[in-house]
Amino acid sequence: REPLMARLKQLESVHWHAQPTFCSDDPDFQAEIAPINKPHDLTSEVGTRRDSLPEEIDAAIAQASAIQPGWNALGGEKRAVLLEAAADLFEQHTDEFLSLCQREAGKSLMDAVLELREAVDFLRYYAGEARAMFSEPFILPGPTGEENRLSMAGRGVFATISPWNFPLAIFIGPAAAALAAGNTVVAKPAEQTPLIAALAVKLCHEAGIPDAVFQLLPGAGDVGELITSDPRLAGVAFTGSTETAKAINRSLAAREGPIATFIAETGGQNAMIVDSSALPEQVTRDVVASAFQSAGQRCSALRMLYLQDDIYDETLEMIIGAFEALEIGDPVRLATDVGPVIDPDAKAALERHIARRKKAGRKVWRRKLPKGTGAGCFVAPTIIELDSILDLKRENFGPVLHVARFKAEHLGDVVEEINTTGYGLTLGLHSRIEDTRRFVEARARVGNFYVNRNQIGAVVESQPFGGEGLSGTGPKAGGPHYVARFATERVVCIDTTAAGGNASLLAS
Ligand code: UN1
Repeated sequence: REPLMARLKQLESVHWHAQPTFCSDDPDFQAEIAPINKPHDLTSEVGTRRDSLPEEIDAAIAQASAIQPGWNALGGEKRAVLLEAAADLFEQHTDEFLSLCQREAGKSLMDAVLELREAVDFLRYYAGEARAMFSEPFILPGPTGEENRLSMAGRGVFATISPWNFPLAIFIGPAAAALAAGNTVVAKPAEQTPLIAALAVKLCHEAGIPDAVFQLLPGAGDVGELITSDPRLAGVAFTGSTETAKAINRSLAAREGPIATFIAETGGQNAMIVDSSALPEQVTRDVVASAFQSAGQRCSALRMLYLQDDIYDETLEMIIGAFEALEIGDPVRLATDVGPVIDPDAKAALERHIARRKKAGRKVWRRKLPKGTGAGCFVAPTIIELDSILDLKRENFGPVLHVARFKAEHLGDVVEEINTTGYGLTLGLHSRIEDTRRFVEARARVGNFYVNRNQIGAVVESQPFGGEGLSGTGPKAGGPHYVARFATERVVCIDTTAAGGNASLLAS
């Protein structure tokens, strides 16, 4: 019962001390989660995390390695059934997940609902992929007398390292893909959001995924470093900063053992271009959603808005009008549009950025924070005027939008500037001119290009998500090529002519 003991030990690291409980009758999981939509003290602790110890990391990877061949041999159909059972359980635990998304991650209720839906979609979509790709081998063409089969299998143990901004969807998405392909998984959730991850793993175990197959290793960066330096890993799927992705890549390259697969989804410096043919009301709606929903804490979020100069003043005025109407406050309130940022460090970094721009004489519009938010990590939504996206040196992960003007004849230069950042995640365009759409689409180096709509909220299967360059390695999450990256391919070639083999003595 080693794996179970190890899991129980890990769960000790997550104690809730909140109000009434939804699931405290479960002896494995003493979770106390406050009901959703009940105001709370913004500074109260949701729980505490105990970091995984080196010997726990070692044991988890050893168990995951030992059980991986069995999990792989189970086949795609059986793994699909287990992932679908987990999806059903996630839905049955909606209340707890929403409450945790609000309290642990500071998400608005709408964002929490979208997050849970995305998590469930990932589980179901990758279950479908497990069935399609890992059940029967693909028969390849060949001459008579020869049978060629291509089959896919798990690579081994995958580590998944996930971010706090999608503490459920992007925690479970890469793990579900790795599991679907026949890998076992050691998962390190973001240090800020271990409780949501603990509930997700617990429900996967309840659904029938064996404990040793999917293991939780809570901790901060040092836990991540220990995990990714382990030579037993077959691969790492990481979502987070570009800087951390590069560090993980170096660590993987420096290890003994096989060459690891590395899948990274990192930052963005996302722009939207609006020309004078766009519909101003639609632009206003989509700019405000793209920049300020989730308090701007999405890697897909809009950071740099380019407005054509003949519509600049009136469009900016409308955007500022809508921005003034945003409800800022406690994420558990139904009316809240913009909640807090994740932690004091995030708040301090954003405030430094805004102060520097003010000092440099840039025009800055800021909302006033409402009463009662002083105690939480709130950053007042802000709009800053700049000349170009190249004035931004780093990703500003929060409710801060930058805006610049451009002349129609310089559209090509704008796209070139955006490409020059080296990031390539999302790009928005508002234009009614088909040629402009084709022009931008042909030149922009981005993973997700959104036209006449907002540029966040990619939907699993319909809008596979992921970038290029400094924004990540691909393939796109929630798309048809994702699970394949977690798998290895084997070709079996059999001579099916009568015993004695080929008529010819020479191999062709
Ligand atoms: C991220 O913020 O890390 O398109 C990814 C979206 C989400 C993905 C965001 N589905 O906004």
